[in-house]
Amino acid sequence: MKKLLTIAGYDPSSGAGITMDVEIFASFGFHGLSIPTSLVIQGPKGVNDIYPVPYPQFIQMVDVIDGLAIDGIKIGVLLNEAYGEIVWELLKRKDTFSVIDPVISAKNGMRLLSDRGIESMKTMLFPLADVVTPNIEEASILTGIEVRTIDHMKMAAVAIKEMGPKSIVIKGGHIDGDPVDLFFDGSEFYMNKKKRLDKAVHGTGCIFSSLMLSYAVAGLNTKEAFFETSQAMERLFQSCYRIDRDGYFYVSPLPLIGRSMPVKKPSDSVSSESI
Ligand code: PXL
Repeated sequence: MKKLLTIAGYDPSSGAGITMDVEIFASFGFHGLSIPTSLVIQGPKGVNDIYPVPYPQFIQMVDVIDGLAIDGIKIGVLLNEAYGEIVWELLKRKDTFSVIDPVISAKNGMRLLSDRGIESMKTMLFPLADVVTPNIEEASILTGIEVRTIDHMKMAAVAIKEMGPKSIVIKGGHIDGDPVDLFFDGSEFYMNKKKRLDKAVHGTGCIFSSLMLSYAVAGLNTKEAFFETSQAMERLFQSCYRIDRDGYFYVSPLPLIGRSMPVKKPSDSVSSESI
């Protein structure tokens, strides 16, 4: 069985971070390995606080999985440059397909990556990445270009390509006009236009990047993985739900499982139906 690793934050509400990543990997039939950088104290109303996983224990966890053959790695909340350095060493050693989701802040503005962490991510991690997947706020911070339109997204993608990743996705859910996701492989731009979603969904960045990794490890090339991911996000949003009376909406990867495998209803042993 293929093994995918996520190194990211832990979200006790399971909407984002390593729990969600492992759910996505499992929905493809992959074994998920997960190493938390941080405990992100949050529920459906947003992030209250963030605490680092103690650094020596983080290193111990990396050491434990180091002996395993890993088929793909996803990086999310990195916290700071010290955690970044350990991840850099791991990515260099493993030389496997990698997706970096350059998470900088939570939706409510709580910082999840320090300024020096941003710099080391750009200079050390991006050159090792197959794909980096910023949203427009992150693309703006990474490049200094205020990204609000498709043209800005293209300019930012070119600027991020110069930092060394093989390809870039910019998630344009919040640009002026219709939302669009952009993929840039260094020579061509590809776009997937989407319908505007009127709900605030938690964890979208994590879901996007772990889907992208999963589709790539399942055998699609990076461009195909981009289109599958961008379209799968829209399908998943259709069945988003609340875990409380109010607050953010959550997404389950269950509909993905339904698409790839028929699910039998307990009462119905003859016919089966996708959900
Ligand atoms: O979407 C940013 C993000 C990523 N990872 C974790 C998070 C959040 C935002 O809340 O908690 C663990």
